[in-house]
Amino acid sequence: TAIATTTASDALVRELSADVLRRLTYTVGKDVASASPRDWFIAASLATRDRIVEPWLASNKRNYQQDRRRVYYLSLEFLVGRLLIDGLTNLGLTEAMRAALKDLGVDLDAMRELEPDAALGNGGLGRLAACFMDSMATLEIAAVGYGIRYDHGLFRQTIKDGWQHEYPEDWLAFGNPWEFPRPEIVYDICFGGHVEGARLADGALAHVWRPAETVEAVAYDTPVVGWRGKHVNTLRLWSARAPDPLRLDAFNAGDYLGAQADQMRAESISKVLYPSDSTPAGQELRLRQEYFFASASLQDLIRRHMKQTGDIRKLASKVAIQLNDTHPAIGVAELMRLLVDVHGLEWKEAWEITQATFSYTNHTLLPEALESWPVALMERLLPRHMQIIYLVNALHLDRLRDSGVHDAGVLANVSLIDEHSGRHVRMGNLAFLGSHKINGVSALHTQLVKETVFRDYHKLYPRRIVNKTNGVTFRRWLLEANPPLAGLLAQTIGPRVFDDPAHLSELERYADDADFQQRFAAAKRANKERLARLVFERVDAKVDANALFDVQIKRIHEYKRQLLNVLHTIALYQDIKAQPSRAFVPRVKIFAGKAAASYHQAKLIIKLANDVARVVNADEDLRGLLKVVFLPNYNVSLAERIIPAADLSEQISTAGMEASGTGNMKFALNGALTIGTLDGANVEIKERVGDENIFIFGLTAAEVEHSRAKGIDAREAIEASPRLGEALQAVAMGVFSPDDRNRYAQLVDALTYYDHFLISKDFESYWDAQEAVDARWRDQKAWRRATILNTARVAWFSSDRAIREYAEEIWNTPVA
Ligand code: DL6
Repeated sequence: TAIATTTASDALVRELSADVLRRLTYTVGKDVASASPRDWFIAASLATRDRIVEPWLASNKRNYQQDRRRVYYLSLEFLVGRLLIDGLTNLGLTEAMRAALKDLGVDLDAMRELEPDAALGNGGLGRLAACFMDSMATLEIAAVGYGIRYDHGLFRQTIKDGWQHEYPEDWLAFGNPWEFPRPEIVYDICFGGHVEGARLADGALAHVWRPAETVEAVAYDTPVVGWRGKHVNTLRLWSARAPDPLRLDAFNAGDYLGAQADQMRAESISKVLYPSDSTPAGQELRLRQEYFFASASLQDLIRRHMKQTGDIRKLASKVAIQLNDTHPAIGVAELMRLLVDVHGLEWKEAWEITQATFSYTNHTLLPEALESWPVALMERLLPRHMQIIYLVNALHLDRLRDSGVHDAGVLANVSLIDEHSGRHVRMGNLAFLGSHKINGVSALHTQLVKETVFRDYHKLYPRRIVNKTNGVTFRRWLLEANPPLAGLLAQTIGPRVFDDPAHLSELERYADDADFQQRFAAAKRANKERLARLVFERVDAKVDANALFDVQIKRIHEYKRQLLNVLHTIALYQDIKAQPSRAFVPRVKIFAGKAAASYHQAKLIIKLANDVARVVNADEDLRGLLKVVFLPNYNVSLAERIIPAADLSEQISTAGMEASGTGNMKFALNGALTIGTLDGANVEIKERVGDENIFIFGLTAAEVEHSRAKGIDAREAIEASPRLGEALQAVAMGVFSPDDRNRYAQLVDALTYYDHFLISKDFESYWDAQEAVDARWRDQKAWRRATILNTARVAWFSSDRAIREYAEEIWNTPVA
């Protein structure tokens, strides 16, 4: 379907063919006869990139001439995914390129599968950063995303005998056609050593940091093209290297490894995404990563600012820096160091500039994810920054005392130093104090941020915390991922819906239209058949596209409660077996997701899902009414295949624990109905799609808090739910693990006695909601109506809306 693409005129097709051939010949160095599919992919990507370069240079020039406030998005993660189709879509060239490649005997759809995912992120936070880059370019905001160019992104997951195994992912193995190395853009990043006092000419005392180690940060730029190719921003990722490639004296003395030790130590900084921080060495590496990219980015943006204005005092009026979670929060101390020690500003003025420049997004309330660094580590690795942090803290606490705050508890909570269980620097507090605005990522999450992690701060600074509910880019998650639905939308309400998703609401009037319903369902059906083929290829399971596709894809985490879904699966399995003549709604339960390598419980949940799948899929009593699949190696491109094919979207976290979710938005946009708790952005999705078009169940966040305060004992809930009791018993007795009947004993115990995530308590209500799902499914007209209304009513969850809000309320920068 040709949607909103430039008409593929013969001339354009010929031009593109010639461009691809030229790239194949002169850059790849192959001819048509010898080119491999990957050579064609590189040539087509470079030909596409060539079309981005001119608008990119023009955007840079415009940014410079207009001298607008620039936005710098600092994120340790950018979960970008593939770029070929994305670039073509935004340029409106997909159909022309398809035709051009066809003339060359190459299939674009086969080619797109060859591109490795740029998996430079773990999950939600990293994918949000990628959606935001897309929207900033679309809204013509002068923005740069700064991060790390990891050699190895998120690990590759394989499932062997049901267990997760992790392997290094190697996205750069065949080169990266999208990036421009900038070997001339290099910054020194220093670590360790000590700080000396020095008298300046005017008698003032200056601090001179004498570091023990220097690493270099080298820039690699990837253009980020906005919708219709009007504006192009830059994603600048830093790679680490040692100043000297090798110690020649050691090499010549025969110490080959020692000669390269400095290089290896330096390169380890950009080697892997999220090194395990369960050891002191891992913690140090993580802190080195954070400082490395924060410092390089700040040095770079200050250089640009000085080139443009020549006046460091104007920094805050020309620069907005968004901290994506606390990972870049050390940047607050680094900016103070640069302003005071390098640019010679007075402390007070430097602090005002810092606060006016930074803002910070909180993405989680989970205590284990709230970063804090041992003071001893900070003092050793970043001695000058530790001094700055102490001074920021002392001045802040003094100011509070002066203004009459004497409550020791409050002062201890807002201190930058946590004095309990070893002294730690609280990075969340540093980010809060150094920012003029702090935001949560959904209305509920923001409320909880105010009431929990930053309760005392919120009382002291009641206007600083604001809400910015997340959004997703509809370009990738509808137009690129779901051509059948995008085509139908273009035909029905016109391609302008891709310029402004508000037009989606025009679908409302077709919600009961039999013909439209049928076409909407046909689009879903095509996606389901495609997914069924993929399931067969990847896990050798046959699934029926007539069944309800019930999908839970996301990181595996106890709070996301994949276990609740697995228990429902087991209870359903037992129900179908027990009632051989009842007409059940056929379901395919689809799971995908990675567990952190050191997260034992999450890995056990993956094993259980796979054990259940093995038993269920082999049981002929089920009459094909239930299938379970766990698709390995979940990533952005797999999500692009699964989401458009989903009927039911599982968003079932323990209320109060999922900050927002963005998958929930992608599913609703693609016409899946949500079964979910009142958590994160589910609450706002419900408000928009309407109570009757979403299946809400379970405890509210307040009820969860109350249950926990009371002390959880799940036995009562289990006694009240025979089907839950039976499901648990089956797991405990080894029905799904005949090779190791004890495998899940501890897991069942935990659920029975200390059910922190309230799975047992929510089970019955979840079961009822699933029954309501079945009832709606049986009435296909009503189901289709609800799915159409979901698509029609979620325009607000576009990341363009979210970025517009950031631009207007936090960054104070104009948008197109
Ligand atoms: O805000 C993006 C995304 C939310 O949608 C998820 O609900 C939340 O879990 C996720 N947080 C992270 C981990 N944060 N840290 N640290 O990815 O952010």
